Amino acid sequence: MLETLTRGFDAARDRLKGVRELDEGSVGEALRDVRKSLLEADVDLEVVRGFLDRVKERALGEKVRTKVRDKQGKLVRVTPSQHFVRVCQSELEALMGPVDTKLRRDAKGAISIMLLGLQGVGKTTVAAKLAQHLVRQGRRPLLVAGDVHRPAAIEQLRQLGERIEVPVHSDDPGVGAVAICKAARERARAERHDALIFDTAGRLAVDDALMAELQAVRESVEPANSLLVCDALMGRDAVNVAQAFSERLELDGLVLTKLDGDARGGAALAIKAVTGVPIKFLGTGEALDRLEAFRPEGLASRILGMGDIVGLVEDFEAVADEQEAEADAERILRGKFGMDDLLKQLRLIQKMGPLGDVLGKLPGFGQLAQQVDERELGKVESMIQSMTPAERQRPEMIDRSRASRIGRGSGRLQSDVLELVKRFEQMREMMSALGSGGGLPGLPGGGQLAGAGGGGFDPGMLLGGGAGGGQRISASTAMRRRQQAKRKRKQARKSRKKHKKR
Ligand SMILES: Nc1nc2c(ncn2[C@@H]2O[C@H](COP(=O)(O)OP(=O)(O)OP(=O)(O)O)[C@@H](O)[C@H]2O)c(=O)[nH]1
Ligand SMILES: [Mg+2]
Repeated sequence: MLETLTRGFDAARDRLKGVRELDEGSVGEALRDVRKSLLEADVDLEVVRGFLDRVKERALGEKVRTKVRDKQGKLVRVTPSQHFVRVCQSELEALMGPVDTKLRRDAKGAISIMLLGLQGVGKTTVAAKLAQHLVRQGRRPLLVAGDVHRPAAIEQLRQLGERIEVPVHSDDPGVGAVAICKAARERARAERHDALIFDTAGRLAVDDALMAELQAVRESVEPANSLLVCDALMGRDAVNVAQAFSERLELDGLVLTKLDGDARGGAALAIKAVTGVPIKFLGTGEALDRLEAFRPEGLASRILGMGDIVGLVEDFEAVADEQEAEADAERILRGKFGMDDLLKQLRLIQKMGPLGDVLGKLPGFGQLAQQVDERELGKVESMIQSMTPAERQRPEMIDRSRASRIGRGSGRLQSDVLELVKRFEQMREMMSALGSGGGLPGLPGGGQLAGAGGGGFDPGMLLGGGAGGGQRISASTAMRRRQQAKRKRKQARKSRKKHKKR
């Protein structure tokens, strides 16, 4: 997702590394990399120009303060390259935002949404995703099969509705979209649904017949939210389509789908700037929970290769019990960490969504995220399940004969089990080092994630080794090195103090 964009900003940052001052020359060179990747990512040319001009002006114009105070009041140095990235972050956010992702309600507090868009962009999928999203907020949605043109459309929505246990209103296509949608409105009132989602038909291109039908449906049901669905694969076309729709129908927002499939994703950057309509949701996969409320700052920092900590914390909060997580974290940081805890952490992480997505939001893990194999986690899980409670509590008791029994029980090799135990022990050691030495670098302190995520689990560690494991090892090695460096600094401080005393 968005690799092309990230590559350009990475290159720019590399170029500015070690530069003592931002001047025309160095900024110009850095922006050349950015420009190339923006164009490659299919961002609208005018938007690219405006963006580069603003970044350049601010990067050169703002006096770079080389020392600023961070949130804890500590003095930190800011390098020219960091200043440049900060300017890019804020301009990217400005380009895509501001956006209010709350769905509008009608006078009675009910939420109605009409989904529009060309054929195959993901309208029906988004309808089901939004329904699930609303169910999680405690609402009782009704889905409406308003696509009377594609014969299989009604059945598709019915099946999706069944999967998420949300009723679907449909009728004979001959009745017509307007009448079906109107009847659905009545039914929602009678059956006390407080959310109504209209799926509509798509066409291959923007044409008058499509627009007229959508306008008629809109006028008859007056949805509080009209959302245009575009897919990221459409590239610059998505921007053109959005423009055409917003000229004819009043749009409240956009849903940009299939961001998982497109490395370019330039539409995400340009669509608001060109049409004035903000993106409200992102679709990041076929599965029905792959819907994210759009946060410009989150996407901006992912584009800049810095992860999306806020998004990650939100994901985590959605699946974790706060008090339990904190109690776990404390125990883990005290070095009391068994295989059962590991299993629990693994399951939490799996609940947060595909592992690659989770890692993609961690700063510096973007690359790694593309390599982690979900199945590996399943293997670890099956091995732990074949251990006795005592072995889970004290994995150090697992000798070769126990390992081969566990291996047989889980369909793995003795050596797999021994490897897992070895890595687990390294991990436990690291965790208790963390416990005595503060939080995980790069993660916000004090938050749930810093406790349970930072203290609990580093997937890179368990998955290391084997083919293609280079990156994985390097992620955990990097962490180990940071720990070592920290210990060394501590020792150095101690010995300096001793010196002074003498
Ligand atoms: N990878 C990926 N696939 C998606 C996403 N959203 C939808 N799809 C897939 O895109 C295809 C089309 O989705 P639909 O929801 O049927 O699209 P539609 O706009 O309703 O299509 P029509 O009703 O024919 O106009 C399906 O195979 C979906 O599974 C997404 O965010 N990521
Ligand atoms: Mg459809």
